[in-house]
Formats: sequence, structure tokens, C-alpha cells
Amino acid sequence: MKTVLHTTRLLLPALLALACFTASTPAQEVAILLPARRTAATNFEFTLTGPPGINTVLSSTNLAGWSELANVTNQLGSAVFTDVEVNFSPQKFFRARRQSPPTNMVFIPPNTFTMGSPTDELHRQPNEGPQTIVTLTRGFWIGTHEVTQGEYLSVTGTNPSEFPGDLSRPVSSVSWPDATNYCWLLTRWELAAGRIPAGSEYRLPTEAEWECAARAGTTTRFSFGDDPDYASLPDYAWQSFDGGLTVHPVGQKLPNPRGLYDMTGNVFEWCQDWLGPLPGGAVTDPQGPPSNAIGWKTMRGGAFDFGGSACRSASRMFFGNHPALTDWNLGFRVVLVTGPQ
Ligand SMILES: [Ca+2]
Repeated sequence: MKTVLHTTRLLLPALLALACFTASTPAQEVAILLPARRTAATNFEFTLTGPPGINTVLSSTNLAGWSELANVTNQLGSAVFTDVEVNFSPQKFFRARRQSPPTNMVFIPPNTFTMGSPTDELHRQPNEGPQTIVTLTRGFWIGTHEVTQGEYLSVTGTNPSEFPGDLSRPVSSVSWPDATNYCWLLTRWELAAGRIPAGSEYRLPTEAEWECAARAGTTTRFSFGDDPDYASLPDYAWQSFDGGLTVHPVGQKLPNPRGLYDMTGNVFEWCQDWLGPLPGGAVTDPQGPPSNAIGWKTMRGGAFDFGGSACRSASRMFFGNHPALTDWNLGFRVVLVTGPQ
């Protein structure tokens, strides 16, 4: 956990807010609080700048005791937060503490991308359309790798994989409830250890988040191009051309442009959403349909025992969410999000 950069003092004589720096201590270059403008009788607004990540803003009335005021996700280099109770104290001090970046995760900033495949994409399936313009308004962290057997074992105390031995291989044979339970346990663990701020949550990616991360800004069949003859695919994905009938240690193939490994191949990855048609048009922060009549959840990315078509960024597969339904080629990766700002 990093330390404070700047402390801002706020004086409120006769309800006139005045902000000024009183202590500038750039001990570690992580985040800067910039004063500030009054937005209402009780509100005062700050801008936080620095690298993307999660910051905890703390406040104090005496520089001795500090309390957490808000968690702010700095998504694009700066973020704004507002203290709505600033008038309740004759003076108030603020500082920002950047949470240590999660290990083995990559930050995906808010963005707009096209989900699904065009009708002329080679080996396209009908459920990949209509193409939908998706805007994700919040950034999120996503695992660099699929969750490994070692990680799963350390959190749950079990390893259901049908391929025991090397714990650096992705866990599979996990049901959708197993995967979401892992996320819940990991969240509790990391909160208790103080490694993520209050309001943060590990969970499965939505389908839109998964495809956004997999595409990494590309519109081709794969993040490395269209690869019509699948000649380049073995450089990026364990799949039926060279996957054998087993899972492989994570991170051995080339990553996508976001630095994410095995987004194509190795094991399929559970998503949060129920299966349903893509909505088409333009949508914001889609979560999928509210339910699925026969309990299908979506999974993405292809697997060691599937052909290259299933490894395409737009390819959509599905599997039942019953606790007894598992498959040796089906695992997951996690995302980390913070609470409302
Ligand atoms: Ca995968």
C-alpha cells in the first residue's frame, strides 16, 4: 500500500470554502489530489490524478485521526470525487492513498467497442450477432491468467481438476457456482487482509467485459488478426491443433495486446451472464438477460480440445449453471471492480 502524496487543507470561514496545500510530501509518485471547487453549499470537489488504479481518499479534522471517505477508481489518469459533508467541520484535511495494484491483473479502462462478429466473418455462428455497440462506463481489472489450480486450492482448499500434478495449470471441472464461490471467498480474504478497499469485489467477467478484454481494441477474428487458415493460432492458443487432451500451464503462449494470456484456448472461461441473444444497437454496461429458461450460462475463448473457430474473440459457448455440471475443459478468470463512486 502506498503513502500520501499531497495533503490538502480546507478552511470554511463563514461558509466560504478555501482550499490550499499545507503539506506537500511526494514520497512516492502515485496519486495527487488537486483542489478543488465548491459545487453546492455542502459539497467540495477534488480531482485525483496519477496512474490508473484504485485510490482510497481519507479525511481528517485534526491531522491525527483519519477515516476513509471514498474509494475512487482512477480510470484514465484522473478522477473526480466529492466530499458532500465538508461543511460539517471548521477545517478538514484530505489525502489519497493508492491501493497497491492487484498482482497478476491488467486494468481495462472504460471504452466503447463492437461486440459480436460481422456477418461475413469466417466460421461465424448465428449467436454472435447482431453486432452490438457496447460502452463500458467503468474500468475493471482482469486476471492476466486463467485461475490456476494452485490459486483455487489456496482459496477453497480443494482442487477438482482432472489433471492433477502441476498446480500452474488452470483449474477446470469447476461448476458456475464453484467459480462464483471462489470469487466470493477471494473477495472476503482480500478485504480482510486490507489488500483491496471496502466496496471492492472479485467476480466473473460479464460477457461484454470478457470480449472487450479479449479483443483488446481489435475488430479481427482474433486479437492478432484474422488468421483465416489458423496458421498463427498455435502461437497464441492451446487448442485441438496442438493442445492434446490436457490443460497446459498458464502463460506459455503469446499474450494478446492487453497482456492477457490464454484468452484464446487452454480452458473455456465462465462468464457471469445468462445466455441470450446479443441486443444489437448500442448498450451501456450490459449484464446479459435476467435469466435463462434452462439455466445456460455463457463461456468464452475455446479450449485445448476444441477447434480454432471456438477461439475467435466473438465465439460464444454455453453450459448449465447446475452445481453438478462441470467439464474438464471449462475454468475461469476473475475481474476486480470497486463499488459505486
Ligand atoms: Ca482460456
